[in-house]
Amino acid sequence: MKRLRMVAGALAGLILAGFAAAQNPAAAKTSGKKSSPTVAAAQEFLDEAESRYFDLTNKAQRASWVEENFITDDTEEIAAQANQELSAFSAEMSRKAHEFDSLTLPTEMARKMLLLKLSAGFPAPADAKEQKELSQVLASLDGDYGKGKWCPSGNASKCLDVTAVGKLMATSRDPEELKRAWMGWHAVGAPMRQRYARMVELGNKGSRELGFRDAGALWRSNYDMAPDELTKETDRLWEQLRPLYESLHAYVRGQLRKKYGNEIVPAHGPIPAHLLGNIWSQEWNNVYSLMDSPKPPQSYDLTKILEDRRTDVQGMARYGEAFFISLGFAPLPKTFWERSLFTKPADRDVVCHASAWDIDSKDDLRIKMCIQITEEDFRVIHHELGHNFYQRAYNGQPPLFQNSANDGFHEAVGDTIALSVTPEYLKKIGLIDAVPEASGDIDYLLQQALEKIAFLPFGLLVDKWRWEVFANQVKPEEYNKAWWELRRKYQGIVPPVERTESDFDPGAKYHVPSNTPYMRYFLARILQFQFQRALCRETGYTGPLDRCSIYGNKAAGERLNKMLGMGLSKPWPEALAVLTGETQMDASALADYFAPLRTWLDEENKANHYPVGW
Ligand code: X8Z
Ligand code: ZN
Repeated sequence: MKRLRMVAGALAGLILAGFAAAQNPAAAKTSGKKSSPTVAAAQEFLDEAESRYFDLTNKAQRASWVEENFITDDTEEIAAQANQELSAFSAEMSRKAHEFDSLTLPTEMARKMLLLKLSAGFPAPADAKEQKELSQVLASLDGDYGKGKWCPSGNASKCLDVTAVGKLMATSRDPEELKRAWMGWHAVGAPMRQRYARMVELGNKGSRELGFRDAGALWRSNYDMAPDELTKETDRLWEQLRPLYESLHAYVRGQLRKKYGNEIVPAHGPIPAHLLGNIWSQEWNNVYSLMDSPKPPQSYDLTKILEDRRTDVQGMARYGEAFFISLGFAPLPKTFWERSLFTKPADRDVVCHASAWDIDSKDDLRIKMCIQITEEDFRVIHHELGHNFYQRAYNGQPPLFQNSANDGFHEAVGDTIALSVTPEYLKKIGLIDAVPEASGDIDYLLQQALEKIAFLPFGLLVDKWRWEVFANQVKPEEYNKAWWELRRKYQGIVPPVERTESDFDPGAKYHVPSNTPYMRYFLARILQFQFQRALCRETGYTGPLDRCSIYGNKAAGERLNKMLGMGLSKPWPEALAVLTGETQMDASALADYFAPLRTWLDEENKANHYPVGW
């Protein structure tokens, strides 16, 4: 994930109104009573705001890095303070930017003013006490998730952190054990409930002070369209893909039923959430081995290959870096290898959820990830490096433009590269000896779909839930109920045991306590296939998209870099057009990629009498 202005913006959301007022008390109090603003004054305001914003962002980045790498009461406090300062400053600048609303500014300045108005990711109210409270609540929620553990049978010497629970849920096929692990991890959320409700109150108050309906409307304002348009846009994209998801759901339910029996998996109803190989049932690739799709003769197990070759954690990252280098990008800086966290330390709590950082907005790029030597983390490492190469590509832009075209773009870049990790590519770099025949495409597409298609409704619903919470359509006393209604409606899954309002299951998902927006991942799933289709076209490739790898193609690299280098300087449709020639987010690239699988799934479901829907 991109930290700058995302977690930093969110975590910090608040602090600086007091700070900015202290710096310039007159400016903070005089709105409504001054002489008409001028373009020159606007320029001066922007220059100052950008430079201060740059400094505060970097300070907050560093504090958050330390906090997430060494979670203690002290580092939480230090991160809270730095983020408070940034957040309050952003809120104040957002307010002040309105003083220039009457001017017609040159395009670039106008865009900066707009971005400044949106820069407070999760703004605190102007009241200094409330700012402090919000920043502390945010830091403590983030820390709680990082410290989260499941201690089976209450045995404190045998506790499992999120990585260990994830591994168990990926590999165990014992439904009782899976249920215990699922419940064990989900207990991490419960203590967060009150603080989460308070966080919502404060963030909404801050958002309203800046003229937004609520914090959700602020989040949805970051897409160069009206907030309600974004809601419609995501619903439109989902409707394009829903039939494919339902077909996959039907097939997987039928196969799980075969494995676990009718008692555990119903014929028609939703799938129990603990059986899908993932703590949150968000991606189902870990139950691939339970699917009896036709395996081609030369099929391979990348996890096993990586293990057999004794690939180490840095070796995993080297594969990702080498791909970018093959496209013409410069190698990662030496400091990346020295300063990143690649392994879970044995002696302290860290936030293991993978993230990519640009500490100084120059070249201090890092990742923080508790890497496992698996096929899944091979993909995640490409995802993270996508963030780092994006960060580097736009670091020549002015501070306010140092971000992706929209947040879905940031999440899509590394995944686009990972789509090029095809069997042909693996053979080229010597990881496999033979490429499975084209007849194995269905099997390959099924593996991909268990990751990409299975994720779509989850990617959509996390923020559907938050938007409803922020809009006060869902009140604290129905947080969990609303969560499970959405999980059932969109994903067709149910919890393995009854849940109540003493649980807080959204809190067991990193992005909720860390207050990181999630719709970006839904958008990224769509965008990465658009990016991939365009880049493959650039290389002259005309075959099936799942077999296309852009590895080594400098023309594709150049085209990609051209878009990345634009950062946030232009509305996202312009950036999209630079890479793809298209100006709309469009699910057709994804649908085309999976078209052969769609036909196959529909036939299988029919032949096996697997009903569709729940
Ligand atoms: O959080 C992430 C990345 C870091 S930005 C590892 N992802 C989402 C998740 O894990 O829930 C990538 C896919 C969705
Ligand atoms: Zn990411």
